Amino acid sequence: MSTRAPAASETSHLTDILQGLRAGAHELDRDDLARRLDSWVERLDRPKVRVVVVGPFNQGKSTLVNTVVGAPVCPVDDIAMTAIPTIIEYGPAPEASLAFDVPGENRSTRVPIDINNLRKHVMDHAAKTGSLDGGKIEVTLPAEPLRGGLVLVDTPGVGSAVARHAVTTLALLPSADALVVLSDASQELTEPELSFLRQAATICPIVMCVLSKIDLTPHWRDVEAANRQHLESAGIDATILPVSANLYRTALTLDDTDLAAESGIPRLIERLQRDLLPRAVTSLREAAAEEAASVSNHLTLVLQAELETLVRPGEAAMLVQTFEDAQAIASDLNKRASKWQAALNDGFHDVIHDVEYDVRDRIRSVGRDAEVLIDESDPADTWETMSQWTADAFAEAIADSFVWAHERCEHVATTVAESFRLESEIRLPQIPSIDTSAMLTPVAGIDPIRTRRMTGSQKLIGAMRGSYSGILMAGIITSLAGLALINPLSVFAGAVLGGFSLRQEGANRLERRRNEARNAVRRAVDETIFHVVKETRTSLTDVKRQMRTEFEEAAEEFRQSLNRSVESAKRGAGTSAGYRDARTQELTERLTKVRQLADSAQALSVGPRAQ
Ligand SMILES: Nc1nc2c(ncn2[C@@H]2O[C@H](COP(=O)(O)OP(=O)(O)OP(=O)(O)O)[C@@H](O)[C@H]2O)c(=O)[nH]1
Ligand SMILES: [Mg+2]
Repeated sequence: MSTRAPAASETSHLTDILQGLRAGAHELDRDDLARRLDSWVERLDRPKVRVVVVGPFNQGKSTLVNTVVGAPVCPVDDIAMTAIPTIIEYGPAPEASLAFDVPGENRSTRVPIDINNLRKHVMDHAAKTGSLDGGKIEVTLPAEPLRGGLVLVDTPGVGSAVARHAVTTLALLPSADALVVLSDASQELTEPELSFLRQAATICPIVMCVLSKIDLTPHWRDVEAANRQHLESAGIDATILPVSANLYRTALTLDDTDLAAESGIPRLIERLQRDLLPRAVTSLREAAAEEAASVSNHLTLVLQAELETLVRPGEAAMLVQTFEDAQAIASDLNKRASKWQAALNDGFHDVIHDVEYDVRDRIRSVGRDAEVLIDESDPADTWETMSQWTADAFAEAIADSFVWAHERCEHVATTVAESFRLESEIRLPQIPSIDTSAMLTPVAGIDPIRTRRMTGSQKLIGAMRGSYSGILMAGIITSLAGLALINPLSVFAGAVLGGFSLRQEGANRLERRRNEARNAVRRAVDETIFHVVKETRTSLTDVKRQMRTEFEEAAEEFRQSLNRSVESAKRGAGTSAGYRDARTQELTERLTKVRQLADSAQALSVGPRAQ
């Protein structure tokens, strides 16, 4: 991997350009454009690269995050699991706060907590409110590796044991710049890990696989080779970095640079700092340069309108008319009948319909598989494993639908942007970010089954009941032949009937258990579909609303620019001959400056890209 280090001077040059354009926007009374540039100046000043660390339980995620930041912030434990995400970024002082959803209210809140006791605060909060919904810890640390804008997110383990966690972790990905997936060197990547990696890689652009705890496994190189093969076969584009946090700690204690290099940790930090950060800063600069170009287009439009009428006074009336025609098109842009609005409505109508169908189909198919398993086994033996399997399969189905919905929304955004561009012929702002994570509803638990196998005493009573009627029936018949009621024949008949009724009762109970299990699965299928469909609809409608707002703002900016250009053109047409030269000169200078600023921004954003 090679990158061009983003020189701080280039970023500061870009900031100067944005500020130059901002001054130009002010001169034309365009505070809306000035505000947009302000927010980009701020982002360039403090770039952030969010790296989310994920993986199955107990693989060393929290240890790795602590090792990179050089402080024991995230609780590490063999048994107690990380419960909610911890987000660590650079700050002048070590501070922590706990953010969570307020139960019963549609808002979240944040309270400061002691940075040295994060786990206790989370546990106290869970005990007090009975929930960890929307919970996350936000930490600031004066740690050198974070200074450039690296933000590390430690997450709860994903894996087959608690499917809900996999779903929660996926929800963090739309806002991630890179993903670090941990898997320890004791075994090759498993099927659920590969499935998670496949889903995650679709949403997150950069994925790094970390092979952890290599100090514990002498044959880690074989595991690394096998993992490389698995990733390749699954079509997942990710680098593998073998590391050992323990070796690194020892190396620091012994001040042994060779051992430190062997631990793989310096290489990982270098990857994060020297590759990832510059890459993210480069894309940020590119986006800022796009904004500069967009703003300069708006300013040019207004300046050019006046200039044209000044230098071609004979055609002034025609020029004013041209701008007025364009103004009429711009006014139509925010009407429901406009092409981009139709593309947005149709696009989302299809996405919502298709995703709902997809979710239903996937979850019903899990339900059908579960029923086949129930028919082939005795739920008394298999229910615990089976209900867990079903919950996991539901979670995987929801996650797959989520990934698909995300891709579909991106496609709609591109289609809408294209029709907006064709309709308005202006350069667009960025395509809005898409966050469909609200559709990742945690999977509800599956009911337990109540009908158990017969206990010893139940078997005895059942057998006695059957044999008693057998003895009685045979005894009455044989008594006609002069035998006593209880005789060898009636006892034999009692034993046969007792055994039969015992088997019958066992079979009835097995059928009752299967029925209960089938009903529990069907209820879980219905409830899961109900919740996921509801959340999907809400989440996608929300994405649609955000997208509409962003495009409407772009249309409004365009409308404003055309209003101003009509005014400018009229002003140019009305300028007396005596002032024309001076005004032409002034406008030419301003226009040249705006164009130069946009060209310089463009030149700064173009350069060798990271591989
Ligand atoms: N030998 C060895 N042990 C490690 C290494 N990294 C972590 N561990 C141990 O692995 C155990 C789990 O570490 P954590 O960092 O809590 O793992 P985690 O992935 O955050 O676990 P969850 O939050 O439960 O998912 C702890 O006992 C660590 O001391 C390593 O590089 N080598
Ligand atoms: Mg952890």
